[in-house]
Amino acid sequence: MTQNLVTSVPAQVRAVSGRPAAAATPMEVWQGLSAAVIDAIAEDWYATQQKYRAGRMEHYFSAEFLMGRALLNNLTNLGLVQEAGQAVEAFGINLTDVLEQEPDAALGNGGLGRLAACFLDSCATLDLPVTGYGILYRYGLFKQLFNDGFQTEHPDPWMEEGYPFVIRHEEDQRLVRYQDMTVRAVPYDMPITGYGTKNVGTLRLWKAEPVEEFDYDAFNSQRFTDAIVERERISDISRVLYPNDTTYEGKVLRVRQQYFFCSASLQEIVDNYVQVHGTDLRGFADFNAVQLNDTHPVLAIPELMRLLMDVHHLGWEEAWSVVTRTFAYTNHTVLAEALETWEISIFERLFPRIMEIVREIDRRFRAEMADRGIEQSVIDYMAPISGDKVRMAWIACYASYSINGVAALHTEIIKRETLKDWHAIWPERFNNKTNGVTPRRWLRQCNPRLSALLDEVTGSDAWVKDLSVLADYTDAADDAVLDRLTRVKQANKKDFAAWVKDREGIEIDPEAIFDVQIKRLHEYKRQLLNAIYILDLYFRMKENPGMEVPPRVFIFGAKAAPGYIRAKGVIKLINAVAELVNNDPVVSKTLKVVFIHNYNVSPAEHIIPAADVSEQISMAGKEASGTSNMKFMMNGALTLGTLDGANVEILEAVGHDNAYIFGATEDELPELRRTYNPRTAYETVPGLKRVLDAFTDGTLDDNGSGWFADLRRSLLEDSYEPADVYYVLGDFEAYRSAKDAMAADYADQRAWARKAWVNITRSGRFSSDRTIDDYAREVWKIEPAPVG
Ligand code: Z16
Repeated sequence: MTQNLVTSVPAQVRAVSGRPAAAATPMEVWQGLSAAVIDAIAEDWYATQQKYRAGRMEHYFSAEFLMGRALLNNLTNLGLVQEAGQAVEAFGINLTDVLEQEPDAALGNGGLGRLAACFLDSCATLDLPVTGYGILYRYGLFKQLFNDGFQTEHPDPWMEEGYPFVIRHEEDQRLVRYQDMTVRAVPYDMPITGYGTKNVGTLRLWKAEPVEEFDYDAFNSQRFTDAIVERERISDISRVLYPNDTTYEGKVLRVRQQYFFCSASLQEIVDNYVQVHGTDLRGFADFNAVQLNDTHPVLAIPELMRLLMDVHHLGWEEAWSVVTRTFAYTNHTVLAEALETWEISIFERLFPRIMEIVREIDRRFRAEMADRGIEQSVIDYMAPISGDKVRMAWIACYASYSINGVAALHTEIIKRETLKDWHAIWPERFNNKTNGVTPRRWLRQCNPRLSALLDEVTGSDAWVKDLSVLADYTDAADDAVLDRLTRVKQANKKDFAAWVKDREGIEIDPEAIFDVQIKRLHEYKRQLLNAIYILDLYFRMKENPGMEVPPRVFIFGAKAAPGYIRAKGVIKLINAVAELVNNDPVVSKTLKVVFIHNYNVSPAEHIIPAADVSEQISMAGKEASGTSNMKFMMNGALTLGTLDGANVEILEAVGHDNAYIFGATEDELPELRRTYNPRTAYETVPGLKRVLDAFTDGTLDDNGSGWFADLRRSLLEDSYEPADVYYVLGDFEAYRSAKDAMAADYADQRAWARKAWVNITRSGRFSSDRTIDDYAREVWKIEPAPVG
């Protein structure tokens, strides 16, 4: 039925460019090839949607989906990479150049948004009836540039030149009503192909538009400009992704966004239920479940109450019974500053009916707790409303049948601390779902050399759909395989060095150890600890010119939230360290520091296959899971990490011989902190004083911003916070020893490759297929629904 790409692509390229395929620009070829992919999957996509809507479905609600690029991912999943290559080469352009035209769909901040994207890939691959719902932001996460080493932020109008992978469905539009405006929500669907299946899942992203195309009255009057302004106010709702990762900001536009996509999505889900199952909404939860990706979509809870009661005339108890069998909540952080609370006054102004429902939830909650004999102070703490605030996480815990953390340690911490009062009352709601990443994008697609080796060693590509099969081959690596693995890594490092030269203008040695820390910039993630190590190593080398140091490249990628000044200070500091090290005529022969600007999904696809060392060095207890740790592991980088998040489970999978673990543990920290004095570390740990003094003695230049002095103070002086809350100086010595030892071990290439091989073959547990299978069985209660 589907045409061959070799014939369909030129036609599509002509249609988008208006000229012969051979005369089209690479951008037009990307457009045309992408359109040909949509053409190839259209029938299966429609069939999948029809099949799913008839049965039990899961709806994944998320304010963020960090999709990255789509074309190569779809070609990989459909097994069309070769054919696409032939198709475009026929008119004289190579596929790599075409693929590089594509902008990243960066509709997410970091791990949480990328997790949602990996989940959709797994759901499609496993034929599971799951749809993603979110917002079609016109501007994705800001583009990052460096100016004198300072981060600057720039808009990312990612689909302005046309984006073939979302299809507008005008016919499915819904109205979302606020007290002060009514907004048209128009869905744009992105197909989610799976690997080796006909099923094509859907990500539905809503765009806000004015209800009236033209308000003639307003336009043809003295109110003309006001009418234009009003239209813009509505389009504002889906205009921009808020660039904060773990800190919450009480912006009215943000809560409008949250209600916008929750309301539109639920209206559609309820309408579908009525069409397929009839008007008795009491059975809704038998066919629908909604996963809340953090608290961002928690307004869906009162919104579903509203739809059930006000539109479908259920009573409170009936509606509440449906709601409490529908929603499941995932917590992604224990950081207090992430817990969303909204002022009652905002809710009253935007949606008084929703506020009324929240008040009733609060009233009934308090009554129920009093009945259970819970102490008043505890009730006041747990209640959905306290003071002038609505607490979104508490609503989620009260209304959800499932509450999960994202790694074993994280789930234990939320049960013991963050959500302990809920756990005391409803222990059965709590469960762990350790995160995972898709082996399609993060291995098959980004690391073709390693993929070929795995195909060969295992005799097939079955590992792509079942990563756990690799465990059978841990002991199958003879020296020949290990040497092949070493050559694969070397070739990837060469490619990466060329990419870095081109992108950042820095020359790096492919023989050096590539030591990588890529993640959002946050104090708890401790990029500063890494920077301190590099500076200390620099000073050690200056002091001792004969010192044997294996060549190293320290690679960073990180965006800081625009308002997070201290994080921006760390970026500037790392860039200043890079300046110092890279321009030292002696040290730069051995060490290089590279800060990759505008870190995103597609740079990650270049970086990870080339990495030797995976830096996962957060203060224990703070990183809920981490997911780059899993991507590195799959690609044969060794973890240098603390016992935090999913690192704990990575260590369990590979054993102490195959990972470098250091630092204070989560259970030790409270006691350690009691007596901890960072000043003592500064004065007594060899090298630390020299490094911290370099922040301010003129060695490093912060261009008069005062930011380096602030960083130094944050480590040494109690001002508004106690000094060094993230225990950077406390863990420094342990980090230095582990990292030095690791670098020394690298010299034995065979032994290193064996460790890498163990990491790759034991990474099965960290496939998002395993995570999704767990959600599907234990939380969502859905079954695969293959279309044929
Ligand atoms: C985010 O990316 C995460 C947590 C959060 O509260 C907000 C955002 Cl935007 C991250 C966690 O920090 C990380 O540990 C985890 O792996 C990831 O979410 C996915 O669960």
